[in-house]
Amino acid sequence: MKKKLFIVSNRLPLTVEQAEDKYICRQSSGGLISSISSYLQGLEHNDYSEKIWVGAPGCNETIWASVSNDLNEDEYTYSPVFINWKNYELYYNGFSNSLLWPLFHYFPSYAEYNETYFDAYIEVNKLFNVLISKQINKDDIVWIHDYHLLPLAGMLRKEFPTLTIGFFLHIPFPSYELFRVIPKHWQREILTGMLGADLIGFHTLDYVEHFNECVSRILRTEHEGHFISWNNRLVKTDAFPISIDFILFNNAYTKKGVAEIRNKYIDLKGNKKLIFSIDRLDYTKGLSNRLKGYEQFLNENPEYKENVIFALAIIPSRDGITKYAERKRLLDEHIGNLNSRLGNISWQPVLYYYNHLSFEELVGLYTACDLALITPIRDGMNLVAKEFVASRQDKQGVLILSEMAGSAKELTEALLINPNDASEIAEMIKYGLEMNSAEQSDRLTEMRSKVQNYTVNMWASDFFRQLNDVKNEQLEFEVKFVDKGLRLQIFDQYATSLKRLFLLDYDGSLVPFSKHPSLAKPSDELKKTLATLGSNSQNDVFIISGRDSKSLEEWFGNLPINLIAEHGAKLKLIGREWETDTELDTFDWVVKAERIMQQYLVKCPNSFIERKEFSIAWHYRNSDPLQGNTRASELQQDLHKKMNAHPVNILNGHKIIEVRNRSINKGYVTEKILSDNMYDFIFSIGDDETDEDMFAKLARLPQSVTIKIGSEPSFAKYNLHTPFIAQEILNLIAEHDNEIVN
Ligand code: GDG
Repeated sequence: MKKKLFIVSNRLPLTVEQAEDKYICRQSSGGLISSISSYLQGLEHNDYSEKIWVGAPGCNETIWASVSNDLNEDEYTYSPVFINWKNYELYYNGFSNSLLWPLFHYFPSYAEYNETYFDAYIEVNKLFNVLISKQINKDDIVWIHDYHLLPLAGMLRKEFPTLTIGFFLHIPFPSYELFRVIPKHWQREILTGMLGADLIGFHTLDYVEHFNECVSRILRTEHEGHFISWNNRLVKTDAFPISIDFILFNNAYTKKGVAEIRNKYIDLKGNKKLIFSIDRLDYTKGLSNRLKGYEQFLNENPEYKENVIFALAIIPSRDGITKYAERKRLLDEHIGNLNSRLGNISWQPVLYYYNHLSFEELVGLYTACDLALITPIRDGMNLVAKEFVASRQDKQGVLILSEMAGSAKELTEALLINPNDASEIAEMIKYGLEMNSAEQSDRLTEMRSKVQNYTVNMWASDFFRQLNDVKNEQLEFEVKFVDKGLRLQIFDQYATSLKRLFLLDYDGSLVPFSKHPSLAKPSDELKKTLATLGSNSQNDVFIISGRDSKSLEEWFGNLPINLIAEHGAKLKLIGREWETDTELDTFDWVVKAERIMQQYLVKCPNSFIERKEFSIAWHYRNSDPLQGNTRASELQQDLHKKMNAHPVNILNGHKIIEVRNRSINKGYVTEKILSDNMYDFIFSIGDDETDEDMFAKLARLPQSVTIKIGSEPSFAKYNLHTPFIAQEILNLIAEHDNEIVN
């Protein structure tokens, strides 16, 4: 059955306007809309059963009813979310644009922390959730866009666990240091909401890393490369640098309407040079610094006075927010001052235009200008830069681009500037205006081929391909969780068998982790269960642990069970003394490994060393996750380098780096136990890498029930969420034994 595709964004891609006595709709402009519309138009009609764009229409139900009949819904249908005016204000102008926007663009002093904004933000996301839930089937595809809808994927996931959900953020994701300034419950709501998606896309790898770091430090969830395991689901994060419709802009050069406008501007400028820029009115776009740089250029190069024009197009935006209205006033003043100070009756240094431009007008200006001046203080990507490049079929013209724009990562042949450095802007304007035609052509050729090789269609196709891949990956690694039915099956298998083996890892498998190993003591209930199981002559019960023999002896020494300490280095059978393989040596290398580990105690506060007879371990469970992970991988490398002459293995366990004798592992000891007996039921649980040797030995035995605690892929046949459930299964078996005895 064909699936429906839902595109979800704050606003529908149209604007409803009053024209005399009636309302009309026109296509809106903006980065997100340009990109998605272009991709959807390129899709085959039969790719999906339906394409639905969900978003706020920007008008009430009555007005919508009056315009909706005239809508062109050939490409996609519109599904409007009606939000009452007050809530929309708090959600859009409030939380989205007075908190998230400034903060994510590194303007923390502009951020307004207001709980009412946050409540409305969640409320509005819930409205989106309700509307989508009414129309969606459980296996449909949803693509959510941008910072207005960060919690939505999480909400949808709760109701529809199998949905395919992609999320794309069009603005930067800030570093942890900035993100952490918002209240903790907002942080969690945002991150867990985003993690409801299967694939989370950002413009650049920097933003991906920032997000992954926030997840790891705030949610204490590790990521393996691009993958995060969250609520037993694999979530992928990656960079998808958004692009434009290259052909549209490239081909526009020769279109009649565009050529006419270009010629109009070329005539208008005469022998003067023309600088052009276009932005939404936004403090992130660096307008004031741009003007300062331009003014400095004119002052330092007076020969350019009357010989250059700066056409500055500003698109009205978010004027309901004080910071934006203020900005407009300041900008008007700034331009007025500059023109009156430097200009004269026959020459205005800045031609200022405050309104929307038609496509023809836009490309006419892109192709008539000598230099495009794009200087945002921060910008997720910046499509204007790419559009300028694609429009220049003539390979002439110069691009000055802020290194703080995501697009600077790709358009490295632009003249890259720091937008806060007016002197650098001035210097580059001069360099750009005097650049010879060959250099212009060389730079543009390189940049054009980059934009042409990754168009908006490729961007979206790449996103959908990876979304599909991550779904497959999820299936492949789908953890085989032990459900109720399976528990009964295990129980039946046990009850009908004659000779049984239990191989039970301790930490993380029978008991959860504690701050310090000495605190993870077994409960009386666990000891009772083990005692019951061990008393049955048909059962051989082994605790098979990385712990030292002393702790195991203290906790389990008086129970009728066998103990294996230090991953197999020491063995104590019921009623016997501890045995050790006499060939195991440790002395030399343990001292050396400890010396190396000690350096990391200082580098990683709250880490500690555990010295055992045949191994030594560095624990970082209590340390800051980022610091812990970084230091752990450094220590691991360090140990590999310095210990390679010794007969040791270096293991990466659960928040632990351990060095132990190479001839010890849980697999060898498992093999030894199996060779001495014929078991028709084997039950084994473990939680980390050291248990994989044991699981691998048991993998091919049909009578084995191997269970990994946790959701990672494993040699074990099944998975369980927590040690508590493992204990429950053991209790169930023990109860059966008790009933038989009584
Ligand atoms: C956000 C992120 C990211 C604008 N005015 C007119 C007009 N536009 C078109 C431009 C361009 C788009 O709008 C602006 O895109 P930007 O990327 O420059 O900036 P934002 O609107 O802030 O977009 C940004 C983007 O999302 C995509 O992910 O790159 O970083 O902030 O396409 O051409 N087009 C026409 N007339 C106008 O008056 N024809």
